[in-house]
Amino acid sequence: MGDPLTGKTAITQMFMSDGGKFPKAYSLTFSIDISSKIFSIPGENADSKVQFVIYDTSGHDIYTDVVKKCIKNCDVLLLVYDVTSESSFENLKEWIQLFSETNAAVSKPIFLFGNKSDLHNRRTVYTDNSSKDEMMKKFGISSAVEGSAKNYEGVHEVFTSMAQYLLK
Ligand SMILES: Nc1nc2c(ncn2[C@@H]2O[C@H](COP(=O)(O)OP(=O)(O)OP(=O)(O)O)[C@@H](O)[C@H]2O)c(=O)[nH]1
Ligand SMILES: [Mg+2]
Repeated sequence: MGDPLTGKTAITQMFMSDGGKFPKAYSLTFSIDISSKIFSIPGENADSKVQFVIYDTSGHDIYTDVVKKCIKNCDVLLLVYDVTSESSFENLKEWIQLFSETNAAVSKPIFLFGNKSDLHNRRTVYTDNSSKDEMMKKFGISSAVEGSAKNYEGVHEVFTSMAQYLLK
């Protein structure tokens, strides 16, 4: 989940294609796109596999009700903001609130991904370690990383963290 244009679909498509397919032209997501992938956890034995069923949700308000219904049985939340958009960072609390209104929020972990780290000159969101720790504590976030769907940086890593959590 996360604001429109933060890169949720780009992250999903790059994960699905192992970094091969970055959608350059923006195409907004209507309600939800579902995709599935069997993922082997790096460094683990061959049996350590997780099947991800990814609900790539729309960031647009008009789909909030349908998104809420669809995510209520999810196991983990990947929350996305855009490091070049302060409002997308500010709005994280709204997304966490929305998530908490679904059944899914009952002890379900939240993984945070600050996307578009390749756009160095346009960055407006800076998180130092102490503000990151404070935010993670306040909102119960399990892991917070930055990366770039475009450069396939951090994407494999954040899915690995989620897979490791799911296999526990
Ligand atoms: N430079 C850069 N652009 C990106 C990155 N990720 C996504 N984009 C661009 O940002 C725009 C929005 O990406 P999407 O993945 O469609 O955004 P979304 O969060 O799925 O948006 P909604 O479906 O409307 O909620 C597209 O033009 C992408 O090409 C990234 O890591 N770096
Ligand atoms: Mg999308």
